[in-house]
Amino acid sequence: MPVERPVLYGYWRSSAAYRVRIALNLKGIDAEHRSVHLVRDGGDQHRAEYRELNPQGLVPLLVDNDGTRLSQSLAILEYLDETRPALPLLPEDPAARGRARAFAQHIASEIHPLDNLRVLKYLVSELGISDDAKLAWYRHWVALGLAALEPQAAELDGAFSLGERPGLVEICLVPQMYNARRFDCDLSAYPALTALDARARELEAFRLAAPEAQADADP
Ligand SMILES: N[C@@H](CCC(=O)N[C@@H](CS)C(=O)NCC(=O)O)C(=O)O
Repeated sequence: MPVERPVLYGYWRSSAAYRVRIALNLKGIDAEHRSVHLVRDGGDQHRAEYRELNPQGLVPLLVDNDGTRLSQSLAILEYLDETRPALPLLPEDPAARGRARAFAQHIASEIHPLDNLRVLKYLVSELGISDDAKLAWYRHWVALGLAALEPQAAELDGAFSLGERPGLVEICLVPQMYNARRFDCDLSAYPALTALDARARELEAFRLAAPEAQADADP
C-alpha cells in the first residue's frame, strides 16, 4: 500500500537500523520512524502483526512511498542509493565500490550476526553459558572483525571513504563501534577505525541517527 513518506521500522539500539537511519539522513530523505521494541514482553519482532510485514522477524524494515517493502539493511542501503542517486553512498570506481562493499559485508555478515540479540539469548538460555562467557564470546568476534578492517581504515589516512564525504563504509562502521563500546570491547588496537568513527560521528547525519537521539531510546 502506498504511504506518504518512507517508513522505517527500527529500534534505537539496533545497529542494523542505525545504518539505515544514517543513510536516510545523509541523503536527506524524510522518513517516519516506527519502533519495534526488541526486548519488551519478549520482543515485538515476534508478534504476528510485525511478522506479517517482515517474516524475517528482524529490524530494520523499510516501506517506501510506493509500498515497496524491504528487509536487510545492506539491501535497503543499495535500494536507497539506486532509487535516490543524488549523494551516492558508494564510490564510482568499480574496484573502490567492491572494497567499500567488502568492508560493509565484513561487519554485516562476519561480525554482527555472531553477536546479534537472538544469538546471545540462545547462548545463555539454551546452552546455559554464563554472562562472563557471553561477554567473552562477544568481544572475541568484535576483536577478530575489527582487526581485519583496521588496515583498510588506515589507508584512508584521515579522509572519509568517499574523500570529503562518508559513505557505506562509515554507515556500517559507526553502529558497529557503538556496539563495541556498549559491550566495553578494548578498541586500543584499532586507532584508524576509532578515528574514522569519531570523525563521522561529528557530522549531523550521524548525530541525528545515534541511538540516544531516537524517540524510543530508554531514558
Ligand atoms: N542482517 C540483518 C540483521 C538484522 C538484525 O539482526 N537485526 C537485529 C537488531 S540489530 C534484530 O532485529 N534482532 C532481533 C532478534 O535478535 O530477535 C540486517 O542487516 O538487516
